[in-house]
Amino acid sequence: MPKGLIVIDMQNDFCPGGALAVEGGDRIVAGINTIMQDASAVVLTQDWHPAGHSSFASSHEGKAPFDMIGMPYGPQVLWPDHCVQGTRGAEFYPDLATDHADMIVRKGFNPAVDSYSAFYENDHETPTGLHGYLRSRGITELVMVGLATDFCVNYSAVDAARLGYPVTVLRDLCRGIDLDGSFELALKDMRDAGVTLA
Ligand code: VGL
Ligand code: ZN
Repeated sequence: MPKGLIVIDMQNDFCPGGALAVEGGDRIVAGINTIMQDASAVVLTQDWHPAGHSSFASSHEGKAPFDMIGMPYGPQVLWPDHCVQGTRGAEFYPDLATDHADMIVRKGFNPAVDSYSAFYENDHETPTGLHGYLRSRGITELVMVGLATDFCVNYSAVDAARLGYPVTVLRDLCRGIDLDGSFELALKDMRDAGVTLA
Protein backbone atom coordinates (compact mmCIF):
# COMPACT_ATOMS: atom_id res chain seq x y z
CA MET A 1 0.00 0.00 0.00
CA PRO A 2 1.64 3.29 -1.10
CA LYS A 3 2.01 5.30 2.05
CA GLY A 4 1.86 9.06 2.35
CA LEU A 5 3.51 10.88 5.23
CA ILE A 6 1.71 14.10 6.18
CA VAL A 7 3.88 16.41 8.30
CA ILE A 8 1.63 18.96 9.97
CA ASP A 9 2.71 22.58 10.61
CA MET A 10 6.37 22.10 11.62
CA GLN A 11 6.88 25.85 11.65
CA ASN A 12 8.87 28.28 13.80
CA ASP A 13 5.80 29.79 15.45
CA PHE A 14 4.76 26.38 16.85
CA CYS A 15 8.24 25.63 18.20
CA PRO A 16 9.83 27.02 21.39
CA GLY A 17 10.40 30.76 20.99
CA GLY A 18 7.52 31.06 18.51
CA ALA A 19 4.25 33.00 18.83
CA LEU A 20 2.16 29.89 19.59
CA ALA A 21 4.88 27.62 20.90
CA VAL A 22 4.01 23.99 21.57
CA GLU A 23 6.13 22.50 24.34
CA GLY A 24 8.77 20.16 22.90
CA GLY A 25 7.74 20.95 19.33
CA ASP A 26 11.37 21.13 18.27
CA ARG A 27 12.17 17.72 19.77
CA ILE A 28 10.21 15.73 17.17
CA VAL A 29 12.02 17.12 14.13
CA ALA A 30 14.86 14.58 13.98
CA GLY A 31 12.43 11.65 14.17
CA ILE A 32 10.25 13.16 11.45
CA ASN A 33 13.27 13.61 9.17
CA THR A 34 14.14 9.94 9.64
CA ILE A 35 10.73 8.55 8.71
CA MET A 36 10.48 10.77 5.62
CA GLN A 37 12.77 8.23 3.97
CA ASP A 38 10.20 5.42 4.24
CA ALA A 39 7.25 7.20 2.61
CA SER A 40 6.09 6.96 -1.02
CA ALA A 41 5.06 10.61 -0.81
CA VAL A 42 5.90 13.31 1.74
CA VAL A 43 3.51 16.23 2.18
CA LEU A 44 4.21 19.20 4.44
CA THR A 45 1.42 21.47 5.62
CA GLN A 46 2.09 25.13 6.36
CA ASP A 47 -0.26 27.30 8.40
CA TRP A 48 -0.33 30.48 6.29
CA HIS A 49 -2.45 33.35 7.55
CA PRO A 50 -2.79 36.86 6.15
CA ALA A 51 -2.11 39.64 8.71
CA GLY A 52 -5.34 40.45 10.56
CA HIS A 53 -6.70 36.90 10.14
CA SER A 54 -10.09 36.30 11.81
CA SER A 55 -8.61 33.56 14.05
CA PHE A 56 -6.33 36.12 15.73
CA ALA A 57 -7.51 37.58 19.05
CA SER A 58 -5.97 40.88 17.93
CA SER A 59 -8.60 41.10 15.18
CA HIS A 60 -11.47 41.17 17.73
CA GLU A 61 -11.85 44.11 20.07
CA GLY A 62 -11.83 43.17 23.74
CA LYS A 63 -10.76 39.57 23.09
CA ALA A 64 -7.65 37.85 24.39
CA PRO A 65 -5.73 34.87 23.04
CA PHE A 66 -7.44 31.55 23.86
CA ASP A 67 -10.91 33.16 24.24
CA MET A 68 -13.65 31.48 22.21
CA ILE A 69 -15.97 33.18 19.74
CA GLY A 70 -18.81 32.08 17.49
CA MET A 71 -18.03 32.20 13.79
CA PRO A 72 -20.59 31.55 11.02
CA TYR A 73 -19.03 28.06 10.69
CA GLY A 74 -19.05 27.29 14.44
CA PRO A 75 -17.03 27.95 17.61
CA GLN A 76 -13.50 29.20 17.10
CA VAL A 77 -10.57 29.54 19.53
CA LEU A 78 -8.83 32.91 19.20
CA TRP A 79 -5.06 32.60 18.86
CA PRO A 80 -2.10 34.90 19.27
CA ASP A 81 -1.01 36.26 15.88
CA HIS A 82 0.97 33.40 14.32
CA CYS A 83 2.22 32.04 10.99
CA VAL A 84 1.67 35.31 9.18
CA GLN A 85 2.47 34.92 5.49
CA GLY A 86 6.05 35.80 4.66
CA THR A 87 7.26 36.09 8.25
CA ARG A 88 9.98 34.02 9.92
CA GLY A 89 7.37 32.50 12.22
CA ALA A 90 5.59 30.99 9.22
CA GLU A 91 8.76 29.39 7.84
CA PHE A 92 9.42 25.71 8.45
CA TYR A 93 11.56 24.90 11.48
CA PRO A 94 15.11 25.19 10.13
CA ASP A 95 16.14 21.58 10.87
CA LEU A 96 13.16 20.07 9.05
CA ALA A 97 14.34 18.17 5.96
CA THR A 98 12.09 20.10 3.58
CA ASP A 99 14.11 18.86 0.59
CA HIS A 100 12.40 15.48 1.06
CA ALA A 101 8.92 16.96 0.58
CA ASP A 102 7.02 16.28 -2.64
CA MET A 103 4.24 18.74 -1.91
CA ILE A 104 3.57 21.68 0.41
CA VAL A 105 -0.05 22.46 1.27
CA ARG A 106 -0.75 25.93 2.61
CA LYS A 107 -3.89 26.49 4.64
CA GLY A 108 -5.59 29.24 6.64
CA PHE A 109 -5.13 31.85 3.90
CA ASN A 110 -8.85 32.68 3.71
CA PRO A 111 -9.14 35.75 5.99
CA ALA A 112 -12.62 34.78 7.23
CA VAL A 113 -12.16 31.05 7.89
CA ASP A 114 -9.55 29.19 9.94
CA SER A 115 -8.19 25.90 8.64
CA TYR A 116 -6.82 23.33 11.08
CA SER A 117 -7.19 20.34 8.81
CA ALA A 118 -4.91 19.55 5.89
CA PHE A 119 -8.04 18.55 3.92
CA TYR A 120 -10.79 21.08 4.65
CA GLU A 121 -11.12 24.58 6.09
CA ASN A 122 -12.93 24.84 9.42
CA ASP A 123 -16.26 25.22 7.58
CA HIS A 124 -15.73 21.47 6.92
CA GLU A 125 -16.59 21.95 3.24
CA THR A 126 -13.94 24.04 1.46
CA PRO A 127 -11.24 21.60 0.29
CA THR A 128 -7.51 22.37 0.33
CA GLY A 129 -6.90 20.11 -2.67
CA LEU A 130 -4.84 17.56 -0.73
CA HIS A 131 -7.30 14.70 -1.23
CA GLY A 132 -7.15 15.14 -5.02
CA TYR A 133 -3.37 15.27 -4.89
CA LEU A 134 -3.09 12.06 -2.86
CA ARG A 135 -5.55 10.28 -5.13
CA SER A 136 -3.63 11.32 -8.23
CA ARG A 137 -0.43 10.06 -6.64
CA GLY A 138 -2.04 6.69 -5.87
CA ILE A 139 -1.56 7.10 -2.10
CA THR A 140 -3.95 4.83 -0.24
CA GLU A 141 -2.69 4.95 3.33
CA LEU A 142 -1.52 7.82 5.56
CA VAL A 143 0.83 8.42 8.46
CA MET A 144 0.60 11.76 10.29
CA VAL A 145 3.01 13.58 12.57
CA GLY A 146 3.57 17.18 13.67
CA LEU A 147 1.90 20.02 15.55
CA ALA A 148 -0.35 20.35 17.29
CA THR A 149 -1.75 16.96 18.29
CA ASP A 150 -5.02 18.41 19.58
CA PHE A 151 -5.71 20.86 16.76
CA CYS A 152 -4.24 20.50 13.30
CA VAL A 153 -3.12 16.87 13.63
CA ASN A 154 -6.46 15.88 15.14
CA TYR A 155 -8.57 17.63 12.50
CA SER A 156 -6.39 16.29 9.68
CA ALA A 157 -6.47 12.71 10.95
CA VAL A 158 -10.24 12.71 11.53
CA ASP A 159 -10.89 14.16 8.06
CA ALA A 160 -8.55 11.60 6.49
CA ALA A 161 -10.36 8.74 8.22
CA ARG A 162 -13.73 10.12 7.07
CA LEU A 163 -12.38 10.29 3.52
CA GLY A 164 -11.63 6.57 3.80
CA TYR A 165 -7.86 6.48 4.31
CA PRO A 166 -6.41 4.07 6.83
CA VAL A 167 -4.56 6.62 8.99
CA THR A 168 -1.97 6.23 11.73
CA VAL A 169 -0.90 9.09 13.99
CA LEU A 170 2.56 8.53 15.48
CA ARG A 171 2.05 9.99 18.95
CA ASP A 172 5.74 10.27 19.76
CA LEU A 173 6.24 12.48 16.71
CA CYS A 174 3.46 14.92 17.69
CA ARG A 175 3.13 17.47 20.50
CA GLY A 176 -0.04 19.12 21.82
CA ILE A 177 -1.21 22.54 23.06
CA ASP A 178 -3.74 21.19 25.62
CA LEU A 179 -6.28 23.95 26.14
CA ASP A 180 -8.87 22.95 28.76
CA GLY A 181 -8.44 19.22 28.26
CA SER A 182 -8.29 19.46 24.47
CA PHE A 183 -5.48 16.91 24.37
CA GLU A 184 -7.43 13.98 25.87
CA LEU A 185 -10.52 14.97 23.90
CA ALA A 186 -8.52 14.93 20.67
CA LEU A 187 -7.21 11.42 21.36
CA LYS A 188 -10.79 10.29 21.89
CA ASP A 189 -12.03 12.05 18.71
CA MET A 190 -9.31 10.37 16.69
CA ARG A 191 -9.95 6.92 18.16
CA ASP A 192 -13.71 7.32 17.59
CA ALA A 193 -13.05 8.21 13.95
CA GLY A 194 -11.03 4.99 13.50
CA VAL A 195 -7.58 6.59 13.52
CA THR A 196 -4.79 4.32 14.75
CA LEU A 197 -2.74 5.97 17.52
CA ALA A 198 0.68 4.36 17.52
C1 VGL B 1 -2.70 25.27 14.81
C2 VGL B 1 -3.86 26.71 16.16
C3 VGL B 1 -3.92 27.65 15.15
C4 VGL B 1 -2.02 23.94 14.67
C5 VGL B 1 -2.76 26.19 13.78
O1 VGL B 1 -1.13 23.80 13.80
O2 VGL B 1 -2.39 23.02 15.43
N1 VGL B 1 -3.26 25.53 15.99
N2 VGL B 1 -3.36 27.38 13.98
ZN1 ZN C 1 -3.25 28.98 12.59
